[in-house]
Amino acid sequence: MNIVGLILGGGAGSRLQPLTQERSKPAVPIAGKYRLVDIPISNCINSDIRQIFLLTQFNSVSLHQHIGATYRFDQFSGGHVRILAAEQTPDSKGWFQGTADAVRRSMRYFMGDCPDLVVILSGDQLYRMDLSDVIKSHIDNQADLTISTKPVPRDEAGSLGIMQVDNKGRIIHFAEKPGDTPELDKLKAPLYEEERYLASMGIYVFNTDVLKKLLSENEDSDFGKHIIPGAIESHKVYSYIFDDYWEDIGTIRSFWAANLALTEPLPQFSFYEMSSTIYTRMRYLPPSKINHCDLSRCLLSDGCIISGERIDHAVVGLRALVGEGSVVEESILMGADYYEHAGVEHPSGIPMGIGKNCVVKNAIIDKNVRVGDNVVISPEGKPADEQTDLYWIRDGIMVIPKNTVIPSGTVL
Ligand code: ADQ
Ligand code: ADP
Repeated sequence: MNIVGLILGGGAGSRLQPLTQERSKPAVPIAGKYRLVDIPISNCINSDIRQIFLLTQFNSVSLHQHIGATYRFDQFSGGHVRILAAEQTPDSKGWFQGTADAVRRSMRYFMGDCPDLVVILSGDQLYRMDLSDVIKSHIDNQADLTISTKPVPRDEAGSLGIMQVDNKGRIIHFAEKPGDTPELDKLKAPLYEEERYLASMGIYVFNTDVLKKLLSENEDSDFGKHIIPGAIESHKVYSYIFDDYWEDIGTIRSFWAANLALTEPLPQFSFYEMSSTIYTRMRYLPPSKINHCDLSRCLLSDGCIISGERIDHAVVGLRALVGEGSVVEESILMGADYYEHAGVEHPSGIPMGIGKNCVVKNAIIDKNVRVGDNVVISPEGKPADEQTDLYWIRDGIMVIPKNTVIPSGTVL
């Protein structure tokens, strides 16, 4: 059976701004040394899906480099990861107008692999899933479409697609993001002791002919809003229950929280399971060097040089540099793309990384940021959403955009 995996690599990426200011969403770094897109691609590869397309709004250099350098299949096992970026054609506008529009406009490329099934995945979720289980359930049910579903508590339900199923798992009703409304009360799943709602994970297995038909019948732009509710009336749509760790990482706060959760002694998502590896680009970086620092609950990536006083509850990315006496707490340091050459000074005079005696709290420091000495970076006492030349605050987290230079003595 031929199966194609389509990864929805992101709309405008506005919820992850400013991390998506200079790169496309799939290229956003996660867990110090990976990129967001490594999660769905690895799930596909570990489930034996090797014809993979990544649908994205724009084709950043870093995304190309990352995909090209990481996902090379040998000629015997076959397979590919192709980037399909929104393109202007005589009959279509520039950007993908939504998820269904992205798939519709990419169809002529992925149909070349003659798929029997098309598996559609989101690009901004952290989870590990054997997709062959969903596919088996899809085939056993003789379904036209199968939606992966997670039972969630009420406080999460309102912002997801919520469904009701019959006793065979067939979906009989679907409400896209019903909100915390009386409508939601009626959608409670009856089978669970605690209050649970069956939420769509945005992971779909389609029979190719059904997908083609649904997308050609109208010009609707979104799966959740338009295609799925319509399909339930006319096709056999089933739910496949997945009751394991699954986290949406599409906003600054959820991205920050999911990264920090990885530093717990027994994290709910583990990068240490070698039976289903999460792949990423191999780099020939030296080991991380700790001159001295009190490190706890910390993911430390390759090639760092750390001389700080304390780093607690933090993700420290590739080539990160932390100077003497500095304290980093509850934060993500994304590190740097390169080491500076000795003797070549940046025009600002401020070296790459975090300088001496700085404090960084509840923050995300994007790549190649230069922080002088005695700088304080913290959203404390500030509005939950704010934007200046030096920082953005989103959902109460302070984000320092890529390449920013923060002069010594600055208290943000
Ligand atoms: P959302 O995640 O809110 O809900 P959506 O914004 O459509 O839905 O995004 C789905 C995925 O597609 C994300 O990875 C996003 O980045 C990507 N995407 C969005 N617009 C795109 C575009 N124009 N081009 C390419 N990629 C794009 C969906 C479902 C809900 C379900 C949740 C689970 O609609 O029913 O509960 O996913 O997270
Ligand atoms: P992002 O994480 O923002 O997507 P990129 O992957 O685009 O980052 O950035 C990595 C790039 O930085 C690599 O292509 C690397 O070649 C480049 N790079 C290396 N040295 C330098 C330098 N001295 N100045 C700027 N960029 C550099």
